[in-house]
Amino acid sequence: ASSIKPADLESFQNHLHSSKRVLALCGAGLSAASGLPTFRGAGGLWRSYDAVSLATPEAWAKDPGLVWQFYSYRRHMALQARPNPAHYALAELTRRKEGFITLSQNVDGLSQRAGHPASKLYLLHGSLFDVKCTAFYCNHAESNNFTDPIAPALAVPKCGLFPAGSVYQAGKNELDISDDRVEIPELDTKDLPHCPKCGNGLLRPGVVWFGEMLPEKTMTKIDNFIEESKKIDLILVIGTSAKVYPAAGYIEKARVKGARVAVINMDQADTGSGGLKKGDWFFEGDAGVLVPELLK
Ligand code: BJW
Repeated sequence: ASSIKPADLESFQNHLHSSKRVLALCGAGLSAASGLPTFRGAGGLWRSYDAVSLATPEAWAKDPGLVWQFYSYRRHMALQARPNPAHYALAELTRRKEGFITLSQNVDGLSQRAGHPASKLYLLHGSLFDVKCTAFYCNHAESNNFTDPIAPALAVPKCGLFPAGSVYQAGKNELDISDDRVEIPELDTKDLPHCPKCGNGLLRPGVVWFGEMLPEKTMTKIDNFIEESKKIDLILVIGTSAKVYPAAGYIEKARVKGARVAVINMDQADTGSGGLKKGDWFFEGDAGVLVPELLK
């Protein structure tokens, strides 16, 4: 049975159906139902590392081998995962509603695989399947590089999802290198992926780390969408802790343009820095279940 109160569902859907300009801001909770871990809270640890601390230029400078192992693992898991009903429902709404765009902080490629039209999907934090050369004299960048493993030394051992709370049993064929009881080798720079263009530079994942700029063209297009809207009617805030900027700032930008806010999250505390206002909605639960029901 649905956890959504019928009156809330009705008022939300009435507003959605009459809305002309709508944004969705998505985070890791959108892909939780596909089995991919979030960053913060339970599941935010990769081995003994806080996942957020590995998504930094400092971690890369200190140990690119470890950072590549983290990203190679996530590339592998994202390729194994499948889009869930929420990814499909957003893709479908995009086709139905002209003035609807999705801003995703996710790098897992699941929205694209659910058929979300690319022209209306703005990737704020890049993609696990983009790579770029780090040599200052080289500008090589690739998109949609799905090679797994991207270098032989980065092969992820036969692995499956290792559910939180389950007990790791050595010898079972389910090895998960996100568990620090599973040994991983220390890698040398020469084992890591190198640039096919200059032949020399180290490749890095094409994602946005803390302290780095978000893709400029993407931000300009989003700003244009917001600025050219006389009014934004609605912003859907799906499965994000809304703590990372400038992504989280789009909630306020939409509000300034008149938007009502609908938060879909497992955790009542995650309503963005400004909290909820009169006329907003909070739908508590799994985005994979709630989003398709709400967007019908
Ligand atoms: C479910 C669920 C289910 C679970 N169903 N829900 C203004 C103020 C203060 C600081 C700053 C500021 N502006 C900029 C900054 C600095 C910084 C920042 O924001 N810091 C904050 C932490 C305070 N921002 C930056 O550095 C950004 N760059 C920038 O601003 O450049 C300009 C600049 C440069 C230099 C100096 C100054 C300015 C870049 C940010 C890049 C973030 N990168 C990462 C890694 C991407 C690559 C990768 O994936 O590895 O992006 S970090 C990580 O956080 C990742 C995520 O996209 C992002 C957001 O996380 P998300 O998606 O919200 O996940 P969680 O885990 O936090 O939340 C999951 C949610 O789902 C929870 O709410 C759960 O309850 C919920 N959930 N299961 C529904 N089934």
